[in-house]
Amino acid sequence: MAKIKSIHAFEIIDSRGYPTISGTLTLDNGLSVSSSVPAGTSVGKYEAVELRDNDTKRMDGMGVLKAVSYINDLIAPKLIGVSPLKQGEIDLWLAKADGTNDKSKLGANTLLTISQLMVKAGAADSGMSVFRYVNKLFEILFKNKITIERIPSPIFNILNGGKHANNNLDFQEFQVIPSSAFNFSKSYEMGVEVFHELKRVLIYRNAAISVGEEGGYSPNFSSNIDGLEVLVETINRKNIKLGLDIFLGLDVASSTFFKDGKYIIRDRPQPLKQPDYLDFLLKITKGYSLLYFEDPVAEDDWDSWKKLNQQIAKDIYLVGDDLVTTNKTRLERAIKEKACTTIIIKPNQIGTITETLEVIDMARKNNINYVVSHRSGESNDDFIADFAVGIQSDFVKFGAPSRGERVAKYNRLWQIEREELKTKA
Ligand code: 2PG
Ligand code: MG
Repeated sequence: MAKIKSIHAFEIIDSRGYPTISGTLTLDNGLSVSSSVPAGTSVGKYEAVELRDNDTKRMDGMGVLKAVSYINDLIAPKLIGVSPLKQGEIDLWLAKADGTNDKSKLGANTLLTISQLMVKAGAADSGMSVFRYVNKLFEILFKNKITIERIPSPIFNILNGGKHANNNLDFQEFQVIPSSAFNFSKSYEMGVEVFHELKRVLIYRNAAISVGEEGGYSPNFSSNIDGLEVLVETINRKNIKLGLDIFLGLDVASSTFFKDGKYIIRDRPQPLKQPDYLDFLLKITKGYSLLYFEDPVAEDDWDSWKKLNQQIAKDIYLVGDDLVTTNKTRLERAIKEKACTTIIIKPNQIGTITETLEVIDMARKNNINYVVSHRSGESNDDFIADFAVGIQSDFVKFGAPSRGERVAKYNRLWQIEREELKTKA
């Protein structure tokens, strides 16, 4: 059993051009691992806090030098000589050292760097792939075995709006989702082909083909519905059967346009109150073979969540991201109030891998589906791909099938399928 010899953290620049934390951990047997943490742009109100320097004279105030020094000067020295296999204990110690409910003292980004390094080092020390090690970790921590059978189905975000682009779409992500009957290889192929067909459709419509933060196109349209229409047209042109071979999804990220109890969208001339807005949402689900509906209503609008969950077709995944923020207390309430059927899992919303696994354990015990997600600010670290396979999430959401930091994750899934799972098409 190897022991930690050194941990060193430093700044790197993420996919949006902002600093984030990267770290390297070396074991006394010579093995060494690296990991970096992501950051969100449309951040939920209940997410754990990300520590930034807020020094406006440097890097637009977005530096993470304070977090880096917490790792190098405070945390790392205490972990020298410790086994990386003690994930549960180390994560608990990190959370206690922070001591706040929202990780605002040391920062969720600080803690997650250490937590992810520990998983990777534990895997390396055990001679296991990271996804198999995560799977074993879950079993050890929660006495519950998850059988690894498949690569989670990908959700491709091919049109970007909301806070992820400077176009006029209110909805944040317009997604295509190949049927889960296909293996990953076939799903990836479909995602790539639809992505390129969409570019041709946008060009002939004289719409912009510049891309947003997650690699999807970010044209201007006269309404959000137009975004869905363009996806339908694209899929039809490829002769793929919508509603059978491929489905549509949306991350509405509606908290960003919820003001004074009303939803402000360009599809309607006036801000919408709850009944009219819910009516609008239900029409979308019926008209566009929607399989996946993330944050259609705002993070504090519990009443709308409950009503929507009662009225929406049972085969649609009603997904809480900003609603639950990978937080046990929020998930408890969502279960009690029957607010959603599915949750997003983002380790940096809570700060440590053990706490993330705890939320997954609670979801599994309560028949809540879960979707492992990247952030809009990403590095080329593919940790999250292994993590999703290890805990067998229902879906993964890693952005468009384009741009280095997005395909790093999809390509890793492809590699796992090719080399380790060998599932048939
Ligand atoms: C989301 C995420 C990821 P961000 O809302 O689901 O797609 O966006 O990382 O900006 O919060
Ligand atoms: Mg979201």
